[in-house]
Amino acid sequence: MALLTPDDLKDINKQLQEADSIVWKVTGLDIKGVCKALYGTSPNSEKVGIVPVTSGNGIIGNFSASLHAITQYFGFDSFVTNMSDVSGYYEAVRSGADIILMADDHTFLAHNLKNGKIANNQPSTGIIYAEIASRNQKTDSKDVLVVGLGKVGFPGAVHLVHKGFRVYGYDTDRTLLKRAVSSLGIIPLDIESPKKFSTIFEATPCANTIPETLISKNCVLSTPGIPCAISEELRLKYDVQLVMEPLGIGTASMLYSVL
Ligand code: NAI
Ligand code: PYL
Ligand code: MG
Repeated sequence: MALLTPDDLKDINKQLQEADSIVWKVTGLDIKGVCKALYGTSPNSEKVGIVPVTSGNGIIGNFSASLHAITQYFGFDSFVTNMSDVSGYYEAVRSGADIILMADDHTFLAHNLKNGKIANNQPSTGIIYAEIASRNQKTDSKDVLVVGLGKVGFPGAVHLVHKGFRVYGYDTDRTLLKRAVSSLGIIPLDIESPKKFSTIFEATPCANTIPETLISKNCVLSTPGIPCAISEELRLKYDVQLVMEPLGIGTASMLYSVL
């Protein structure tokens, strides 16, 4: 998994506020509203315990502090444990956490100890970014392009197919593309005769994955992928509505899904 860096998480509150206003512009709802519409849930004074984890590449500077800021932003009562790992988990439970948030290099989970529900960041992120794309108010077109069909992109593509969209897909990994075509019935993007899209969902760890040939004016690009899927030059040239934020939107999706 591509790991976040402390720099990605700088000024997380500002990044969240900016993302919230773009989500509002694109969908007519804020991030909370999208989560509520998606899962039919709302927070009800749940206490979230955030446990730092040292295994693998270890603690990421700003990670736990960002989760603290994010959970507070979405109206949860939250705290970061003093201890890490197993001791931190014990501390969180003993301090009354209803929901545990913790991540190693492979899995970032939210576990609601009261109802047993558990969420994984990758599908939760794919689903909410796909949901935001699907709510593009500026178009009636049912065509959506999905670029990147991995652990985040594939669940997002599934969500769009289930919502009745005509999903075009592309992944440089031919095996993953074939899997999506055969299991979901998505249309493989023909790079030779490209088509312009007004809605794109991108989930790759690579920069500049969306070429100019695919972008229409004012298109919505909903992308959790880091680094950014389009150049600043193309974003400005086509007035692209860019929904991109490093941690908060996906975390909100996880939390609302376990309520
Ligand atoms: P993954 O490795 O499972 O999937 C990425 C897919 O992108 C692969 O199938 C790969 O073949 C494909 N790909 C790479 N270059 C491509 C290109 N030029 N064109 C088309 N496809 C291409 O990774 P995963 O877990 O799905 O994560 C995707 C991205 O999302 C990563 O950058 C990750 O850091 C980010 N992420 C962001 C989150 C957020 O909250 N903003 C949360 C979780 C992940
Ligand atoms: C959750 C993010 C989204 C993108 N990549 C994922 C990542 O960076 N995962 C690793 C998280 C490790 C956290 C570390 C800590 O500080 O507790 N163990
Ligand atoms: Mg996010």
